[in-house]
Amino acid sequence: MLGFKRLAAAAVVIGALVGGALLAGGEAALAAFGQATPWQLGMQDAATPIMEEITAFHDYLLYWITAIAGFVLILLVMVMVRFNARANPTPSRVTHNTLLEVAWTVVPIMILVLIGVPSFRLLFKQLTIPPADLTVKATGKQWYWSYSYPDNGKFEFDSLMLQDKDRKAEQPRLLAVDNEMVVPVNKVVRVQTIGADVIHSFAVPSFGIRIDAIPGRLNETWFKATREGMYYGQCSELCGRDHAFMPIAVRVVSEQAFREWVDAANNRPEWKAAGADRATPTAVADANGPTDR
Ligand SMILES: [Cu+2]
Repeated sequence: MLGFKRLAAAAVVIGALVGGALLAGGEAALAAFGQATPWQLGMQDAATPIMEEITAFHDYLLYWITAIAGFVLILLVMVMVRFNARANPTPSRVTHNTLLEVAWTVVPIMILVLIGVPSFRLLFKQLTIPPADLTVKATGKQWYWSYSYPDNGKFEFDSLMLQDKDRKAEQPRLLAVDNEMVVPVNKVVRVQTIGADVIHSFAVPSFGIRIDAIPGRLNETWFKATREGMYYGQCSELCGRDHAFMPIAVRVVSEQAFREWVDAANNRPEWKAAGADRATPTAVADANGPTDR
């Protein structure tokens, strides 16, 4: 009895701690956009129409999951209360019920269809790339990303995680980089990914994109950011020692600011040099003609 009381007291304390932390986290979650926050619940805020749909689909699924889990729980409790050996000493010997068996086959099929239709619709929308306003090529390397803008000049640059000593106070730890990928707002950006050494994965949660960067194969996805700001992602395929330290930082700016950035990028000799001789596996993959549409 004493053990039970102690357990109950511990549960109350833990509940209060978790509750307090969640409340505190609620405030923190409002502070930042485009990155994860401590004690965050749910997904990162959507910055693209696709991510808005992903979030809505996630919420829609949550209704189904809650209803199914609740229904099964009610059935289990009913079985335990009404049909235990004491309450029901002589069990019924019924083994089949056609109506019930048809129902418990057809109802789950209908639920799967109700889930499957919007799921495939969203999947096709993610995979069908609309006419793109610009292309960014992201090359995964051990352990950083390189970006080039094939339709905006011949430059290429590396994007490395900032070390703590170089980081400004407002820049998030383990996510901020020295050279961010810059894109214009409200434009369809086609992202091509490739791996220079091993498989990496290019993922930005707020955009609802994640695509593997595979050596010798050009993958592509797209996003259309509808809000200016900084958005962070991480390599999402275990790629070796510093897998956790090759973040993706995307700065979404106005079209005017993007033009200015492109002009500046085209005038940086070290970036141009990197773009001119792409003596990396990227160039080899290009020459071989990737199996691209
Ligand atoms: Cu990686």
